[in-house]
Amino acid sequence: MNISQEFDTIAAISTPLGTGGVGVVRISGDKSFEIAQKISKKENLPAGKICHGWIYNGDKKLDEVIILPFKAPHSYSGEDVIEIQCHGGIHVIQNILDTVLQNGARMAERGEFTKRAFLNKRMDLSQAEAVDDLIHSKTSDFAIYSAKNLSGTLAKTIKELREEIFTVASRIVAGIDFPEDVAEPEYTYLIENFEKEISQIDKILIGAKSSDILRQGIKVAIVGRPNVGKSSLFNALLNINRAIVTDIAGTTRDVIKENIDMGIPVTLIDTAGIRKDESVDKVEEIGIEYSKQSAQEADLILFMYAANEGFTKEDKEIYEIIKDKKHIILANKIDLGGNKYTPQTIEISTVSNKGLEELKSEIKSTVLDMSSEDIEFVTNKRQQTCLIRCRESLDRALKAAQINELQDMIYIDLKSALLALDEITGEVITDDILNNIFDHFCIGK
Ligand SMILES: Nc1nc2c(ncn2[C@@H]2O[C@H](COP(=O)(O)OP(=O)(O)O)[C@@H](O)[C@H]2O)c(=O)[nH]1
Ligand SMILES: [Mg+2]
Repeated sequence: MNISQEFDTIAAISTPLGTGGVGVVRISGDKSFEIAQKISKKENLPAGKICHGWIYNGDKKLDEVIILPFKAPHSYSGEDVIEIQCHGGIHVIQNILDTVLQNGARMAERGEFTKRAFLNKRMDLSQAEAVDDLIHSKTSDFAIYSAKNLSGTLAKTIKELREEIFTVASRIVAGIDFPEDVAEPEYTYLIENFEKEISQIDKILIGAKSSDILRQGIKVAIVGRPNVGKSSLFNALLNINRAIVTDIAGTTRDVIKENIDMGIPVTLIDTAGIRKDESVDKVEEIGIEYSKQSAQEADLILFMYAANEGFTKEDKEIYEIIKDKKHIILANKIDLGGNKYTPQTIEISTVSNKGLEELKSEIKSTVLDMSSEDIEFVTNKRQQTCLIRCRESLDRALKAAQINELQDMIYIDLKSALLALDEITGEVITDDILNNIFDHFCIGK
């Protein structure tokens, strides 16, 4: 592995910079214990024991703290690690960090604790990436998927796949190197194996597009003519009164956005009602223009009409504008009567909350084009690219085996397939790729 390892002692604040009950300063490296003992004026910090005390800068007391000492390799980074839990005020934590730095630690770079954990083989690269996913997950579902990868589910699957390809490759090599003693493997055996491995990759990649949506989220705009209940739905989905609701048409004049967790991260957009008439004043006109834009930008449109008034001519005109985009039709105010415009129309009422749960699951299945229960893994772009490369190599090997190609040639494709998998786990990786991954992390992780 071509990785330059540095083993100086690093430190950073690992909790968000803000006011909170507790703040954590983390130190990792050979000098961690020495520094912690000095600034806590303690002779000894027994590993694995919770220590209570004070942190000092010279004779000044900075804060009353709890110190958690971990001895290598039994720590997050695999090195000697000290975690200082202090009170969660910005300046208290900063004072402690400054003192740690004055006593011989260097400020950690982004993701450096996790990078060391990877370099010290505490986790593979897919697990390290899962740490970042876990921290940045926008929904509780995605956090659960990330935790699964952190626990090594993806890593294990990749390892098993690697083992299978490796076994086949070894048998080919044995046949090539010792033609007198070892028979080269049957082509039917090769074909069977390659087909199986390709379908295993396809299984992982099935969730690839959905992974991106689960990670990044989608924009959903509520569109319709004034007064059909768009802002009411917006509030009902958010569970707060964010948008102003009145029975006067044209109340919502600008575009309001909020993020919500619908299993996928959703940026919900309430738009001003689209309408054409003389009563439209300047401000509202701008709002209507914004709504058309938001409708264009949205990944999904909730097109709403008032069930009790039927699908009017005006509704139809607006519907024409959005109908080519991915959309769901909503018949609101169903509590006042009315029918569905199309069989797929969802009947809702923001007054009785009827249909809201159905709407949420419909949003999810419309954008994921599969049930989220079917997604076994989340993967990121880097992992997907490696998997696709591995699949392409296996596919070439399969085609070669089908025409009884020389096994030396097949072996070359298997080697590139293995290499692609090794990049996922980080078994083979360059400094550049590694830095690129950890540069996205936050400081202190
Ligand atoms: N009966 C009934 N009234 C509703 C429903 N949803 C909204 N409204 C009423 O319709 C009016 C317009 O609602 P609003 O959300 O401001 O519509 P917008 O102009 O499309 O944003 C308000 O008086 C709401 O209370 C519903 O499901 N049932
Ligand atoms: Mg409104």
